[in-house]
Amino acid sequence: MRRTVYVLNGPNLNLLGRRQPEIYGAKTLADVEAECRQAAEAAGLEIVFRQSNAEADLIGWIHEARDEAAAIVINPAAYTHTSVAILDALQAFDGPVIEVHISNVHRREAFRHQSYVSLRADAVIAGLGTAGYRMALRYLGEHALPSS
Ligand code: CA2
Repeated sequence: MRRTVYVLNGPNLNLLGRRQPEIYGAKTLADVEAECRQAAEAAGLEIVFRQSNAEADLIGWIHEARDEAAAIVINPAAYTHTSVAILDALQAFDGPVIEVHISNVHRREAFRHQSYVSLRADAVIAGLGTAGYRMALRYLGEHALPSS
């Protein structure tokens, strides 16, 4: 638990690599998971990697992380901009939270500039493509989680 990180992904990210590669790149979510596993191993972290299209699943996993994880990396996808419920769930989590966006949301439509999750996140990574997940894990391993 002390070095377990939940890596949570929101709606439509299961389509990564299959549509809109000009925005989200060519890697699939399975590729991203494999890269996260490599980065976690290098950083001495365990990860639990999950994706759902349902807000309730994401909230349930954030609740589960209260007992099971030391940190959360989350790309809430469209729920970033709409979900007070995900913000409330994250407010009940005690460890570091890093919000990741593959695209630079600030260079896109105005509705993507607002993030409820950022009100809780300790850091936000946007626009680095899928490398943002690896950066988040590396940061947690080096700076935020105690060594075992
Ligand atoms: O840039 C990001 O990571 C986003 O969180 C992605 C969300 C979007 O709603 C956020 O504003 C920014 C969308 C995820 C949908 O991913 C797709 C991937 C391929 C094809 C279609 C959707």
